[in-house]
Parts: sequence; C-alpha cells; structure tokens
Amino acid sequence: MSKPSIVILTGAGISKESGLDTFRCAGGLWQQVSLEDVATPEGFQRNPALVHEFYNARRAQLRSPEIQPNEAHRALARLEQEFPGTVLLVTQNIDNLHERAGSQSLIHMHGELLKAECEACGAVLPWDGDLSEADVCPSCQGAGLLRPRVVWFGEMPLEMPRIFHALEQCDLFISVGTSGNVYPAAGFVDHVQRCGQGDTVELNLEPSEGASLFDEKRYGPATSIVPAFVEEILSGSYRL
Ligand code: BJW
Repeated sequence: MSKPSIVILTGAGISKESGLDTFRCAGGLWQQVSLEDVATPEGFQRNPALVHEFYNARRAQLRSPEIQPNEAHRALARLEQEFPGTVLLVTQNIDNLHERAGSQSLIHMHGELLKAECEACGAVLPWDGDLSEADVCPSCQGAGLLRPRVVWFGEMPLEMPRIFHALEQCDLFISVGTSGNVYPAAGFVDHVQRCGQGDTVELNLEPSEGASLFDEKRYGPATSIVPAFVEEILSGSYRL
C-alpha cells in the first residue's frame, strides 16, 4: 500500500496572528490600497514607484523582529516532520513564515516577497531590501526592469501542474486561513472532489466562500485550530 499523502493550502489568515494583515478582512490590505493599482501588471506599468513603495513597506515589516512564525506555522512544520506519509504545503502567502517555522516541502504559488524578478532576462534573485526603478539586474545589467517576484491578477500562479497532480493524488486536503475569493486556489477543493479521492477539511476563522464544498470544517483562530487538528492527525484520532 502506498503512503498516505496530505496537501495543505494556506492563506493570509495563518499569518494574521503573527502580525501581518490579511487582504479582505476589515481593515485589511485591500481597504488600505487599491488592488488594481498594486496587484496587477497594468498597475505596475502605470506607476511602478507606487507598487515598489507598497512591497518595500511589506518587506520592511516582514524583516522586523516582531514578525515571527506562530503556533499554526509550527504545527504544519511538525506535521511534515512527523507524519508517516507525504505532506505538501502550498501557500498563497508571500511571507517566509512557513520556512522560518521549519516547513521544507513548500510551494509559494503567489511568489515570495523576499525575491525580485528581472522582466528582461527572467532571473529570480534573493532581495530583502528596498526595490526601485533605479535598480540594475545583477544578472543582465538591465536597469529599471526588476519587479517583485509575486503573482498579480491575470498572471499564472507558480508550479500549477505539480499542485494539481498532488491534489489528484492526495488522501487529505486541508485549507487554512483563506477566504476562497481568488482562483485557482479557491478551486482546489472542487478539484479534489471531482478529480481526486481525498477528504477535504476547512480550518478558518469563519466559513469561506467555498465552505459548503468541504467534508469537514473547524472554525476559530489558526493558532488554536491548526495545532489541535495536527495533533488529531498525528495521534490517529483523525483517520486518513
Ligand atoms: C483567519 C484568521 C485567523 C483571518 N485564523 N483564519 C472570474 C471567475 C473566476 C476567476 C477569475 C475571474 N476573473 C478573474 C479571475 C482570475 C483571478 C481571480 O481569482 N479573481 C477573483 C478576484 C475573481 N485570478 C488570477 O488572476 C490568478 N491567476 C489566474 O487565474 O491565472 C489563470 C489560471 C487559470 C487556471 C489555472 C491556473 C491559472 C492570479 C491571482 C493572483 C493573486 N495575487 C494576490 C497578491 C499576491 C501578492 C501580494 O501578496 O501582494 O494574492 S491577491 C491576494 O489574494 C493574495 C492572496 O494570496 C490572495 C488570496 O487571499 P487570502 O489568502 O484568501 O486572504 P483573504 O484576506 O482573502 O482571506 C483571509 C482569510 O483568513 C479570511 O477567510 C479570514 O476569515 C481568515 N482569517 N484571521 C484563521 N486568526
């Protein structure tokens, strides 16, 4: 018999208790700035300085010592280490809190805040300081062509074939801290139901857009419900 496999999707809600804003909650990022201005390729073309300012501020916040992984990030890292099968963590988040908590089997489907990408040569570069139109690509020496390595509306999220394959093979799909507003991630639960055989579980503060599609749901703050559910899996009280 093959080893059981788990795919976990995370969204902004898992990092909320670490001090990072979500997008669509009251006071969230999309109430502070217009998503058309800062999260579309057209917005970047219109006003690159504004987009750099938005991501520079988030990069500076992520570097600050107050922002640390929380119990939910740590519980998912523990699951990867102790589960006697495979665990793939797919995050929509561009922060680095999962890797800082110890997760290794990780896909950042919407990119990474601490990376830049050159629009001329395609190089992907570690970048933990500010980014501006004056920066020169260290790979091709092109100027003014570096952008944050993030996936904006209308762009293709990263590693989709690998993610869909894992969803089709998995025995359990867990969705954590995401509102289910943004596709293709919002469609993963439906994909598992139609093309896979896994059970589906939603862990969130409140029911998401797609809540009715999940086999099982637990609601509460991620730092409580994620460690509790991981404990259920590892102790065998949640049967896979
Ligand atoms: C807690 C909590 C606590 C709070 N504990 N929980 C019409 C129909 C269908 C699709 C489309 C359509 N028109 C356009 C599209 C496609 C479009 C799309 O989905 N648009 C919708 C708005 C309709 N999608 C795209 O363009 C994507 N690309 C694409 O589709 O390519 C084609 C394709 C086709 C087929 C297969 C594959 C590809 C690209 C989407 C890029 C999204 N980019 C952003 C910005 C990234 C960079 C950045 O961070 O700045 O990604 S937008 C933003 O939303 C960010 C997030 O990753 C993403 C999802 O947000 P998330 O994580 O769900 O956050 P929130 O705030 O929405 O929810 C937080 C949740 O946490 C809430 O539920 C809270 O309750 C909960 N919570 N505190 C637990 N303590």
